[in-house]
Amino acid sequence: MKRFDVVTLFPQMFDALLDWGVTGRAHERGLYEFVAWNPRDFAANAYRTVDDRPYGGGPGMVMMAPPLAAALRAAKQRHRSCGVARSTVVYLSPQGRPLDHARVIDLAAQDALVLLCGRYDGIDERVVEAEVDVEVSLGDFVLSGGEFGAMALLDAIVRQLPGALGDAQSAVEESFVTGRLDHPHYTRPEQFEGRAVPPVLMSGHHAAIAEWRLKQSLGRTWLRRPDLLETMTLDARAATLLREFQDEFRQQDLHGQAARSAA
Ligand code: 9D3
Repeated sequence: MKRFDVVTLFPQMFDALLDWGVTGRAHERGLYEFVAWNPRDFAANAYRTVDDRPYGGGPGMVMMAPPLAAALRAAKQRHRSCGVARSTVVYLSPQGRPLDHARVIDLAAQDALVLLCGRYDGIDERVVEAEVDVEVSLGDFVLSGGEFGAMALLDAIVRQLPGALGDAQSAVEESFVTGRLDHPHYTRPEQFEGRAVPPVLMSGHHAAIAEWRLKQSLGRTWLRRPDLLETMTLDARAATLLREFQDEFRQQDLHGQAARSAA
């Protein structure tokens, strides 16, 4: 049983994680335990103040160290009382290393995590120094706080827990494990608003289907994520399929250009 605690001003946001889908079912099955801690409950004054103006001046507000540290320590203490030797504290922040699959696997292997969510312009840096083990970002865009980052991270971690996914799906053969983007998917109906399903998928020829999917997967990775392709080694078959995709793409592109200049 994994233990996930979160420090957040908005504990109810995490109902979304606990109530729905793969993460909801995993919680129901007892694969993980979840507790939210609100720094407001650890504030010192009657107004339950958790933010203050930044030293050095400027606009915006900063989350104060004492309520955050108290909430974090309460979470860690709970872990100790459950017999957990070590808690890993993850701070979701724009200054963190961008999250990737390797980090997800590493965090999924820990017994207990405390996820720290900031609001306002961030948290007092002394909390980071004293309490945080790893700082993680979702990427180079601006969120309003750490909660959606924490939920995205938890979703990614929970699907790695043994028993979280059905037998049909398996976390092992997903994108970023293969290092390739997924191939396109189709289901009924056979015709949708004038668009047909690629005939090979209707052929029942399993080897041809597998080859088509691999080719699409390689081709899309080449078009959309050339950075992923860089770090891959292609065997002879994959290299041939990618070259075919590239030739066909360039052929199509020429047709497109000809049609555009004729118009
Ligand atoms: C608009 C204020 N920004 C410039 C001064 C700094 C800023 C502070 C706090 C920007 C975003 C946030 C809140 N973001 C998160 O807590 C956060 C986040 C993100 O913004 N992007 C990507 N990943 C993450 S994880 C947590």
